[in-house]
Amino acid sequence: MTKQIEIKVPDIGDFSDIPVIEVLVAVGDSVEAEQSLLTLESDKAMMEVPAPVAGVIRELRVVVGDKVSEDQVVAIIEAEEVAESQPPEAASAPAPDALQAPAASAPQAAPVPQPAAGRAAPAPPSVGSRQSPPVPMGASATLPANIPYASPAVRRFARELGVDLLQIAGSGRAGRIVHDDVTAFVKSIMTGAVKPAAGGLGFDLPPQPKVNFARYGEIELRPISKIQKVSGAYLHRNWVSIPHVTQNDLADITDMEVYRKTQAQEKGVKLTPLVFLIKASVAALKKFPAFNASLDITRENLVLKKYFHIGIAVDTPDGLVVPVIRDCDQKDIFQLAAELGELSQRARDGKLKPVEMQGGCFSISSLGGIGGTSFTPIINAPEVAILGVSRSSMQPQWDGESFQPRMMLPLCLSYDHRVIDGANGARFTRYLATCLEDFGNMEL
Ligand code: CAO
Repeated sequence: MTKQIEIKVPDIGDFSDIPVIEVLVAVGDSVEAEQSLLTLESDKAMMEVPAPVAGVIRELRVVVGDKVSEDQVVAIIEAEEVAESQPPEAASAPAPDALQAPAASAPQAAPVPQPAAGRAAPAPPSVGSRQSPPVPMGASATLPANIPYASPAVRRFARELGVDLLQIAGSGRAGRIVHDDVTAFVKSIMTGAVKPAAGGLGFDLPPQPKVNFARYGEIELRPISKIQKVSGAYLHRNWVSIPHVTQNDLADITDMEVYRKTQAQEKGVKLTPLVFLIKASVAALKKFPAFNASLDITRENLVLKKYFHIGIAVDTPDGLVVPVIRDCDQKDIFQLAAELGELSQRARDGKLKPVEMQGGCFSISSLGGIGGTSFTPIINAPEVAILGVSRSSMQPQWDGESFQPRMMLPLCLSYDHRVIDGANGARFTRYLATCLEDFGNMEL
């Protein structure tokens, strides 16, 4: 016997009016119990509403863009089998964790239930039983910039096909990877339009030595943070898969520093060299558009960006995150300083939203407040260049007649040599330095 059951939005905590961002089934589709039907997304998290039982979708009462709240009926399912004694209860389920931003900062795909070897598979949920909580997606407030943004269903789909979501540019809102992006990607591999990224990159290296450090003295084990674990994997990928070249230069910021300090004092605001570097980077990106670009998925085209969103590496207690300041060409140094202060504080408090770490064109990693004379920043793919900044220092500069004490700022530009050749790397860095030296010519 079959029975029609209302599928309701389960307990989603204190949230209401949550946008539906994906409808994963159509009327007439046969679905399995626990199969995802809808994806909902708030500012804080993403979750899916699964089918409570196996059956056929008879009615869908929402479309993408609708906003839903707890207990709202979103679909009607005709269950395959229903025990007669059970009432046709609505299939919503209490889900205390739903739509809560998880405490952890690293993304985790929703777990896929796997029957353990040798054990009986779990019994399917009964009709109307309160066993179908939505599946929250783990990534939330502090999702690092380069973590693929996709719903659990899309992650599952990609996993089934063995697709690395990092290789896919999302076409959904805010760069979200949707089901069709995965399909198109697989198609492009199958037709030979794209070469699959080599998992091992052809390295034939001996394994790391296994050392018992305790043999040599006292030790302590400290787990690395989730941000470090996740961002480490992407830093590693970027380091080994992008041919980096780092161009070093020095900018004479003696005059700029006088102006900066006067302005900071007059206006009573924190104004660091970083905001001048953001403005100089925008000027250089405008002059050298190949730096404000990404390779497309076929690696045959450059996607040239007409906007100027700059990512800033921020050191937090849990690891490195890269919030993005948007439209830096349209903001003055004081607006940039205010936004930088606010974003970096929220980054340190672990309160950044994923969307605030996406869409960057070019990144700046400033270690100038800490020290150092030079370093090699790792490109934040799919960007093609990143500016590293070390500490400025007073150095003797020859003016043709004598040495003059000048405040010199070390710049370290890493660029993707597949996209940018060495001469342009040097030109870009020199131009950026000139913008700081002749800061009066920049729109501050
Ligand atoms: N040379 C000399 N002094 C510098 C400087 C430079 N290049 N850059 C900054 N300073 C000074 C600032 O003026 C400030 O001094 P005052 O307090 O006297 O004004 C001081 O150093 C501290 O600056 P800050 O770090 O608070 O501010 P910022 O705008 O320079 O940087 C932020 C902000 C968020 C980028 C920075 O705090 C940060 O997190 N940096 C680390 C980035 C990082 O980890 N990169 C590595 C990534 S790769 O692994």
